[in-house]
Amino acid sequence: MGLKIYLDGKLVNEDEARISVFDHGLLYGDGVFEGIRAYNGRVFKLDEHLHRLYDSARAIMLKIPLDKKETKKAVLMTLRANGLSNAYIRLVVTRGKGDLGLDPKKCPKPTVFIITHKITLYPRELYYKGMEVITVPTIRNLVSAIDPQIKSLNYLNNILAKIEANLAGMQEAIMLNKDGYVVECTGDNIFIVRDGVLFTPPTWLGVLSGITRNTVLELAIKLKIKTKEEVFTRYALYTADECFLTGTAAEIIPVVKIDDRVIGEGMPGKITLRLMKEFRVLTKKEGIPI
Ligand code: PXG
Repeated sequence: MGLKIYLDGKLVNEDEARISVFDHGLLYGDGVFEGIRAYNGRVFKLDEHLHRLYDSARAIMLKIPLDKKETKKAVLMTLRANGLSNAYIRLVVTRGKGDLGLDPKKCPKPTVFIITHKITLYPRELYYKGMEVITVPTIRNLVSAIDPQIKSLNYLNNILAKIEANLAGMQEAIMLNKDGYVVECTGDNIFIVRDGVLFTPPTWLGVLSGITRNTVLELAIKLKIKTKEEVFTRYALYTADECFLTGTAAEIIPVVKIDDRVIGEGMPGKITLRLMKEFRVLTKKEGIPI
C-alpha cells in the first residue's frame, strides 16, 4: 500500500494516480500549484495558500472546478487518508486534457490533484551554521512576460538558475531581474538586515508573494523590527549585516556567504535567529486542524 492521492474528486493509490499525456500541465506547463506544510496535525497558513492558488489560476484564466471550501476539504481529506500530521502538501491544478495544440480552449476540464508526503528539508546543520549561495546569470522572468507572482507549473526559469547553482556546488541561487535588482531565489524569498532594518524586495519587482515571506514581515512588525519592501542590488547583499531566505520547505534559513563574500560576521545574525525562533513558535500553535 502506497500513498493515497487525491485526483479529480477521488482518493486513489499512487500507482493508479495517472494523468493523460495530453494534459496541458505536462505538455506546456499550463497550470498552477501550491506547496503547503502541515505541522503537528495542523495545516499552516492554508487559507493564504488557497488564496494565492486561486489568484494564480485567475491570472491565467484557469477556472478551478472546486471552490475554496471544497479544495480545503480535499486537502484535509487527503492528509487524513494518509494518516499524516507533519507533511508537505502539493496541490496542483492543470489546464487538463486537450489536443497537441497549445490552445487552452481545447481543454474542457482542469485536472486537480493533491499529493501529501513527508518533507525533505535542507540539512539541519545549515540552520545553525548558515548556508552559502550565489547570484546566477539567468535572470528572473520579466513581470511583463510571466509575472513571478503567478505560481505556475512553468518552473524552467527557476530550474535553469538551480542548475547554475548546482554547477557551482551551491544549494540555492539568488536571482536578479533584468535591471540587476535582487528579486528572489529559485524556491525561496530573500531578506537582508542592515542597521537593524529588515529589507525584502517588493512583489511588483518580480517576486512571488511568499507565504513565509509575508509571515516574516508580520512577525517583524510584532517584534517591533522595522521592515522595508524596497529594491536593492548585489551591493546591498555584499554589505548586509544579515541575510536569510524564506520558503515553505526551508522555513527561515540563514545565509552567511554570497558569491564567496562573507555576510556580516559569517554566522546567522541576531535578527535572523530571533525571527527563526518566533516562526517556530507560530508553526506550533497556528494552522487549520486536520
Ligand atoms: N519564490 C519562489 C520562486 C518559490 O517557488 C517561494 C519563493 C517561497 O514561497 P512560500 O509561499 O513557500 O513561502 C517559492 C515556493 C521546492 C519548492 O521543492 C519550493 C517552492 C515551491 C515549489 C517547490 O524546493 N517554493
